[in-house]
Amino acid sequence: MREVITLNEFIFQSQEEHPEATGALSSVLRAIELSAKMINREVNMAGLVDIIGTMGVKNAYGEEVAKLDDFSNEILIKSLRNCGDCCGIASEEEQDINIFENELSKKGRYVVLMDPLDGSSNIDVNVSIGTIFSVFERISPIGELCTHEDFLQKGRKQVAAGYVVYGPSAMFIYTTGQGVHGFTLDPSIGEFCLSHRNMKTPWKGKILSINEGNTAYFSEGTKAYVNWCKEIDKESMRPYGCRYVGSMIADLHRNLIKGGIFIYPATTKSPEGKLRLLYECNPFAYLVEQAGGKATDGQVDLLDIKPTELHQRIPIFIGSGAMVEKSMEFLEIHDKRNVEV
Ligand code: AHM
Ligand code: MG
Repeated sequence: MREVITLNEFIFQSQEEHPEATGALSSVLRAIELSAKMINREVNMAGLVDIIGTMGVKNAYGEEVAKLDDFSNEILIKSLRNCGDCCGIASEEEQDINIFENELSKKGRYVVLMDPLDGSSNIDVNVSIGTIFSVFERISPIGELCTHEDFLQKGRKQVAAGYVVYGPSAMFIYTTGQGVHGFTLDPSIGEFCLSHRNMKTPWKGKILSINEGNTAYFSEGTKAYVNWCKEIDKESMRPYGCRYVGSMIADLHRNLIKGGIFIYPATTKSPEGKLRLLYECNPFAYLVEQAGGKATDGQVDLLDIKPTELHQRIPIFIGSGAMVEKSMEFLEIHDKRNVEV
């Protein structure tokens, strides 16, 4: 029989390889894992809402499930507050940081930034959605309340990042800087089991993921790159296939495994792009870099950008290294943008 390694066992084994580790980061990861299982349970029920509603099993049920993003946010906050090693969180769902004021949490070494349920416009149509998270060691003194500065660190300082896909199977993928590892939920035992050890993304891919409906708003550089992707050239495997789910999690998960580029560029409508640096782009940048790929805003590595505000948006070009580098060449030639790093 094949040996099964659960996420908990894997986290514990990885911790043992670092004698200096106190187990605090493991406890934060386990709190996220627990939340993910509970969110997955609710996501699985979401499709049954109408049936359950009309059967009158529970009147309020439809309402609860319709607010899955709120539910996911609450669940994560509660688990992280209870774990005692996290001193505060920032969430795409919250205006400001949520400082944990209880005595135990004040001693926590870590802050967590998260998008509790990304791709929420896809809930209604039974398409994969997910949770994205990013963990930093606090800068503020342990024992005091955490501050905004703890959350506004460069992505390069992340100590862990990951995402959970709620898809045909639920998967938990994370890195602590020692490669990217993927775990698939076995519902029969309620555990995430190691299924993808040390994931690597192909340096060259042939999938282009971009919302091409926005072409009229793209810069000349982005338009030129997208057109180049559609030209015929056997050597560089062009034309690339277009795949765009509209759930960053699903698009990036597929591209991570198969190779490809995901772009959400600056547009004339949203000059800073759409996606959030802290909750969506930084964690994926860390994961993709760990898997051997690249992530930039079109000019510089995303992980080197110093955030200025919590809900900052940023353009993103992420995925197979060769593809990201090529896209940057087009932006360099056609666009002139200056970003302060
Ligand atoms: P959300 O945080 O409101 O769910 O929005 C983020 C999502 C991403 O998952 C996805 O990549 C993007 O929005 C799709 O945007 P668009 O519909 O503009 O292509
Ligand atoms: Mg989101």
